Amino acid sequence: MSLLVGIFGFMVFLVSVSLLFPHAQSQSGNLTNQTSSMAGYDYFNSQFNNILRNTTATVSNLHIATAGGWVVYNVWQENDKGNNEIYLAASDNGGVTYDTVINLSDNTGNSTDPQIGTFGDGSQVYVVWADDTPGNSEIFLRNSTDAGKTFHPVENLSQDIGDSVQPQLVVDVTGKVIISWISVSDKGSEVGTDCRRC
Ligand SMILES: [Ca+2]
Ligand SMILES: [Ca+2]
Repeated sequence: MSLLVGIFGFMVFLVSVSLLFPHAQSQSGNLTNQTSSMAGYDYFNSQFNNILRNTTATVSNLHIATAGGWVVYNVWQENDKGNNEIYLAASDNGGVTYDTVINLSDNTGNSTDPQIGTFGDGSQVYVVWADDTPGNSEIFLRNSTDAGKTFHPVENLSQDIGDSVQPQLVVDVTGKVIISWISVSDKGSEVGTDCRRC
């Protein structure tokens, strides 16, 4: 008899815990689902819905752009190859899944500070960054007209002897792309600008 009372008491305890902490079980379920959808190990056990990149390298300067309701781009710098590179991940279904990550810089210099803009239905995308591969820092641009599937070759926008850094990029409602940056040399500093589709 005392055994039955004990079992009954334990069941009452479990029901009470479930009522007092209704979110405990659902959080655990979400975590299990997210873990199973990851491409690799989640070092931080964070509550991401989707892991775009999973690396022990240093990742920084992440930026995001979207257009047309379903096209999403993520761009960042990463030092996985001994120098910083500029990487891009594109999605055409609102970020549910992403295409294979693309290395936009793929050079031996330090490629940093990416900025991204897109236009229209999102098929046109522009990425700028600072890159010291030529010997001093220059502002590089690459653009795609097929939603990030392929990119045109690098354009060197600055082409000056100063260190050209901190690029900024905006795309207006007509599709005009304006890029500005700072160039620093022993003669002083300049703010440069360029335009595409102008
Ligand atoms: Ca590089
Ligand atoms: Ca320069």
